[in-house]
Amino acid sequence: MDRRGFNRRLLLGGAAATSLSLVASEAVGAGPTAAAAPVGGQVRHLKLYAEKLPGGQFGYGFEKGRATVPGPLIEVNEGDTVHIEFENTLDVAASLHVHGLDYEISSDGTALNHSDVEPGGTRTYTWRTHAPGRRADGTWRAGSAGYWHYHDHVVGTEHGTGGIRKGLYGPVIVRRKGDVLPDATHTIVFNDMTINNRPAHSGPDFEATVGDRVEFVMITHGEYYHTFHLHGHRWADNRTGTLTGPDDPSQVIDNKIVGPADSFGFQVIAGEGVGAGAWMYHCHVQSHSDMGMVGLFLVKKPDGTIPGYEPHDPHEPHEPHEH
Ligand SMILES: [Cu+2]
Repeated sequence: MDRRGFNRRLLLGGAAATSLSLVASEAVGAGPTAAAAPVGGQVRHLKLYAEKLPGGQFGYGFEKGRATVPGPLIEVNEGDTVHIEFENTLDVAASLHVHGLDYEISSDGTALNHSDVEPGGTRTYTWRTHAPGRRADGTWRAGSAGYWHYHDHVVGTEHGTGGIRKGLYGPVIVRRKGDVLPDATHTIVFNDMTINNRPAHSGPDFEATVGDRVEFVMITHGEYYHTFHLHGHRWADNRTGTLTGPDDPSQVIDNKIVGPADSFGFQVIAGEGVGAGAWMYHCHVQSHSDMGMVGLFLVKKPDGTIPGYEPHDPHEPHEPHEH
């Protein structure tokens, strides 16, 4: 097959996957507009900054002056390569270390391997991803698809303990061809006793409208084990958080034990079968929820109202990542 024929086949494969996922998503009520991830293979270039934030925190951002905690979502498709030019504007050495993706030792992001970045310096980290397939010895090699994360591995200690504590972490999603794409993606990080390094009892809150396909990436950092619980919605304990069909044996759950550097993700249809409301999510270790490890999934009716909900916190809802 010549190259043109090969590309044509890939395109057709992508289209077939899309229509398959439409059938699947109709079954769970997402409507006919659900889009699917395309085949990977692109080479992408990103710029990422490490910056000081108010209150002694640090953050990553795609643009200078726009750093956030968590850092921005880096989203790729299996087969993609991403070159990240990382600029360290801090006054201490910092780095970028990723979980789940393929990288050579020069992109490890550790002082041990001299892949950290001095104050004011830049370094390009290269992450690669691959689709699943059979090895030459006949065994099956897993693909890169999954809900992963990146973080500093240098600030404070040689494990980046200080950098992570201050907010140098963020989400990575690697999608497989045909994975259903969400309407919005939100990141929830249990970091020590905080959620996304925010003060106790202050969210973050995430807004959606009934019927939206909402994706959550859940990451844990710091010193403690937690249990992540979401009210009114459930997910499958597998790679995507979505059952692949009636015979998928994955357990359906609404509560998951998580420990430092764990990550997982899932998609829900907002308010599916239960309607609009201020749906809590929280750590279910009782003393942790009592100490404020709680936020809200604010699911609105189409008219914008939320039955029974009276906002008592003045803070702004978290900005969603839109597709
Ligand atoms: Cu907890």
